[in-house]
Amino acid sequence: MTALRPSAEVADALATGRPVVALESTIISHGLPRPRNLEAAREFEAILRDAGVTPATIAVLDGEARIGLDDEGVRRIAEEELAKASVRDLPILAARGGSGATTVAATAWLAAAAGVRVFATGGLGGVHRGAAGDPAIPGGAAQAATFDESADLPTLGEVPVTIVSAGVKSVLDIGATLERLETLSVPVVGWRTHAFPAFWLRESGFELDWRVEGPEEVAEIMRARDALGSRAGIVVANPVPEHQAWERAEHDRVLAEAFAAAEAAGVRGKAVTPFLLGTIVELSGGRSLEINLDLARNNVRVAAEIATAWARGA
Ligand code: PSU
Ligand code: MN
Repeated sequence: MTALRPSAEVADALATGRPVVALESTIISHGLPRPRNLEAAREFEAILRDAGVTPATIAVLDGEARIGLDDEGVRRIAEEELAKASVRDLPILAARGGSGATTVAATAWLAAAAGVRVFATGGLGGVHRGAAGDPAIPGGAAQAATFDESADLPTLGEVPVTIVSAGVKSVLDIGATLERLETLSVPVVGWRTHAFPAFWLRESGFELDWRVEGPEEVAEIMRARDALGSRAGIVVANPVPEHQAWERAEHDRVLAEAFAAAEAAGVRGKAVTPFLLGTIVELSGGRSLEINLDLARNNVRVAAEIATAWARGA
């Protein structure tokens, strides 16, 4: 990699101790349909600017790890057919001058390398159903032969980034994901709740040991982590606001149908998640997409507060 390339705006904010929040590009490239994805990319940045925070949308473009994109860069991640890039893809894209939309793992890794400590996303990747060896859980059979765990988890064990997410999608094995975060020594705190959220739902049925009431508390935990010499990230689990969450019965019905469709179509391995997500948007008549956007905006707002508290004390 030639180098990290922070935008002038991000470099200036970091040099003068002003708040910066990292945003991922995979959610724009692969997680949201066009043209809503371009609107969303611009809107997430606007929410940060309105809060006095510098946005650092991260992607690899023409071999350069860009930390903060200009208008053209944002347009490219929304409209070009970019490869989904995780941490392991970074050296290859860099060496070949290639381009890629960065996952949570790759975004967190590059953010940390550039000195950006707070990151907002929609949902974290995790352990896929069946990967933990339980083909009995719905959707488990399709994945039982593979061990599919997102690089988001081990990467968060190694990079000092605080990530705000609405938990993990209920298409994953949430219990196994939380166990892995424990093994990897990644602190998980609930934002004004003890209930770990399940993306479209405010509660997954899993309880967290720790909750925080506001941004200052998170910034204190980040400073304590640094003082202790820990290098792990922190997950701030932020449930979608009550009035925006999916009705549980409708959620359960749509997911059951989507899992059945995946089994019937014989979808396997890494094709399972994109298949499920597309089917869920379709079967919900677009409702799941609106909630996805609402929870992501909500995470961006909370990340702005945390980055501001962090910059105040740094
Ligand atoms: N969760 C979402 N939308 C997404 C993703 C996760 O709600 O688009 C993306 C993120 O970029 C995450 C990646 O890092 O999927 C995880 O993919 P994998 O399981 O292949 O590591
Ligand atoms: Mn995977």
